[in-house]
Formats: sequence, structure tokens, C-alpha cells
Amino acid sequence: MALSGDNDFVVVANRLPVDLTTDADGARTWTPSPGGLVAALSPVLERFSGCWVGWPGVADTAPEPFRTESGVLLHPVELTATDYELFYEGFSNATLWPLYHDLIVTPVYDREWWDAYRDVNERFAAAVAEVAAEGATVWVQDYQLQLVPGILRQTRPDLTIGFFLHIPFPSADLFRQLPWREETVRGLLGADLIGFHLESNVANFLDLVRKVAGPGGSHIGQPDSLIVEGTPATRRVGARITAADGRSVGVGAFPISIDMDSLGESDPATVDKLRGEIGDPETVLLGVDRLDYTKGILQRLLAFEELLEAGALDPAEVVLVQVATPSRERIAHYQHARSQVEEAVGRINGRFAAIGRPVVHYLHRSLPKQTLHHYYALADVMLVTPFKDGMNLVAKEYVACHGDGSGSLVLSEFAGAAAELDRAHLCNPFDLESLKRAVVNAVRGLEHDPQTLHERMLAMHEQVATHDVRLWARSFLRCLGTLDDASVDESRA
Ligand code: GDG
Repeated sequence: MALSGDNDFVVVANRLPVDLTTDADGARTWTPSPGGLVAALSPVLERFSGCWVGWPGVADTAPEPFRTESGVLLHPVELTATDYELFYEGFSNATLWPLYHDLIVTPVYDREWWDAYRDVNERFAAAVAEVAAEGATVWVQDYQLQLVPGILRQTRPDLTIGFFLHIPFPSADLFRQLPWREETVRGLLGADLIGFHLESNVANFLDLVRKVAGPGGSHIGQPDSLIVEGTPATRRVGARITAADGRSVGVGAFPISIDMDSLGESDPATVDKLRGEIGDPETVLLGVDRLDYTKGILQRLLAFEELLEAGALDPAEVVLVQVATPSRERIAHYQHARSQVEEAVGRINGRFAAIGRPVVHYLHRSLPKQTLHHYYALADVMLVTPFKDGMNLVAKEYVACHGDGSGSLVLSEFAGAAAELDRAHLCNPFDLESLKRAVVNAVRGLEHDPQTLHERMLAMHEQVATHDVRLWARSFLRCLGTLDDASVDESRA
């Protein structure tokens, strides 16, 4: 079987779902690493003899293309250490990331980074062009690869191209700061379908297209002309645009979700043991985030500190567990966010902990998925308080682990997940009083009004259980015209 050029379905993402392991003798092995996106796309990738194009995660090195056990071809794109610095840390994460997250920190506009971004996007597009069969469907993922649809439209007009953005799309007034805004929008409009998490992201994009493309540049169709599976027919979740070259481009909202099947059952004995290990507190609060300044970890700690200080929470009864996964550690804003968080953890424990009984347990590392699920099951109150988040899967994972109606969720209004999980204790993380109120209501509600909390959690669980990641993939690919009814049924199985 040829390894390239015959793939009818190609996913292209910045990261290839692989991990590199080095054994004691120094031998290196690449192994597939499952994640939410892999779970969502696997049924389609397998059915269409699919291929995944991406960077394997280590600079200056890449394995030969190889197939996973389920027959999916993994096709690496090599990035040099300089690419990593300019394209990934620079333009992707110090320009686009803060710009798209509403300027929580100031984006840096650097021409050299932009050149690297364009160059790397061209290389990803070339790799896709190499592996994609005539007439194949290509699904481009996320903000690192926004130029890929436009490049492919030029080089491979035979392809059907979808694009999905995993992070928020900002208002046109913010986006217009970007010195390379026209080229970026043109890149996106190379797709046949552009997907966002939320209707508000769609509205921002359509507004931008009007402003950047100008009269005659592109034409916005009826706002309700795109039907998206999984949302009520009465909801306006998308539009069709006529691009400058006359093509119809769909723009729609497809809220991503989680793979319910991968969560598994948590083991009550292990959960009890974990509770014992942290001093058997009456109430366990939990935060799980990449250590990113968008996630609002510091504000959460400050709210917790003020509640302890005011006596609204008792340090003898409550424990906060904060898992902060290391992320983008060479970028200055991430280093600053980490030191602020760690200073606050130290100060809060210094003020309120007893010997052998920290009031904040802080883990700056990645935990095995199963352990994470035990923490979700353990947590009486989950704190998800980002300043801005495209969706936030942690909130959905917590809800999914509480199918018995136990627990309580404090959720930022600025997380995309708040649109679906509106029975949570919603808060404004920019307002410490709002955050504190939500935490107190969540903690006290468990004691004083368990029935209401139970009903709220069950309603949210139902939403997550019926809108999982497979529905997300299916509804996008159906809109793109890739899945016919037979294959939809197959991927449902
Ligand atoms: C981007 C957007 C959007 C976290 N710590 C550990 C661990 N995790 C896993 C969680 C969850 C995932 O990482 C984080 O996903 P989020 O959605 O919360 O956030 P981002 O990483 O910022 O993702 C976001 C998402 O893309 C999807 O479109 O929702 O808005 O920013 O699945 O469980 N996993 C393990 N150990 C950890 O310590 N194993």
C-alpha cells in the first residue's frame, strides 16, 4: 500500500498525536498518543483510510510516516528549533493567542515571526498536498494553521477543505489590530467551511469579513442558512459567504465536547484514599488547567484567600487542589503567571495551613488521565474560572464524571462552555466579589440545598452526554458534505 497520495481524509493540526519515548539505552520510539481530537476523528480517519499531518512535538527531528494499529497514517512535518521559537512560541502564542483571547496580555507584532508563520503554514500545506488523494477532504485545525486553507485552495483546488478554530474569535475591532489581517482572513476563506465553538465567534468573524473584505470582497448570505446537527433548528448558528472568487464558504458554530467513553468509571476506594491523603476535608475544591494566564488561576487563589481571611471558608474544613500543567514555559508571560501563582500558593499556605495539612495542594505537573478522573470524582466543587476560553473541556469532563448528580461547578461566564453549562454557578472572574459569591454559593449549596444542586448537575450531565465529541465531528463533517448518512451512522456506532 502506498504511504501517501491516496488518503481521502486528511486531518492537519499543529501537533501529531504521538509521543517520543527514549529508553535506558537511548533508543527512541514514537508511539501514538490518544487525545480528545483523536477519539473524535478516529472513526472517520479509519473509515476513509485517513491521514494525520502534524509536527511530532520535538524540534529538528521527525520519524518516517507510519501507520497506527487502526490503520491511520501519521505524517510528520519537521520543525526546526528556530521554527519553534518564531512560529510556535512567537506568532502563534505571543501574537495570536493573546489577540484572540481579548488582549489579556498585549500581543507582540513582529514581522520576522509573521514570516516564519507563513513559511511553516506553506510547509504544512505542502505536506497535505503530498498525501491527499484527488478530491480528498482536508480538515485543518486551529490558529497555528490559518493560512493553510488559502494555500491549499491555490495548489489543490480539487480538495474539500474544512477549518476549525479551537480558541475564541475576537471582535472585529480587536482583530483589526493584526498587521497581517487581510492575509489571515484570506487564508481562512480558502476553506469551504469555517467552524467556531460559539455563535458569538461566528458573529465576530462575519462582522470582520464585512469590514476587512469590504464591499464586493465577499457577500454574507442568510444568517440562518446553515443547518447544524445538534442545535435546535430555530437557532441561527451559521451563514454562507460568497468569497471573492465566487465560492460559497460556510461559517458555523460547532461547540466541541469530550469523549464520554474515554472517561471510564472512577473507583470509589481510590477516591476515598485520595480524600484521606489530603486530610479528609469536609469540602474539596479543585482546579485543573494548563498553566496559562487566560485560565484565571491567580484570581481563583485570591478569591479563596479572601474567603479564608473573612472566615467564610474554614481552613480546617476545606482544601483546594490545584493541578497546573506546565505549558509554553519559555514565554515570559507564562513564567510571570507561574511565579504569581506559586507566590500566592505559598502565601495562602503560610497564612492558613496547619503542619501536615496544607490548605492548597498545588501540583505543577501533568497527571495520568485516570488520576485526573479520580480528582474530578473527589471534588465537591470544581473551579473553572478563565478570563477567556474557547470552550474549556475541563468543565465538561467534571460534569461527565458526576452523572450521579453530586458536586458543583463554578464556571466563568467567559468560558465557551458557559453557553451550554448555564446551570453552573456562573461568575465574572474579573470581579473578585462575583467569584467569591459563586464559590460560597457552590459550597453552601451542597449543605443547604443539595436537591437543587443535584438537579442542576444532572441537567448539565445530560447536555454533555448527548453532545459529545463524536457529535461535534459528525455535525462539522456533515456540513462540509463529507459524511453521507451511511457513514454518519457508521461513526455513531
Ligand atoms: C484549547 C482551548 C478548547 C489538563 N491537565 C491534565 C490534562 N489536561 C487535559 C484536560 C483537558 C485538556 O487537557 C485541556 O483542555 P481545555 O479545553 O480545558 O483547554 P486548552 O488546553 O486551552 O484547549 C479550549 C480546547 O482547545 C478544545 O477545543 O476547549 O478553550 O483553549 O482535556 O483533561 N490531561 C492529563 N493530565 C493533566 O495533568 N492527562
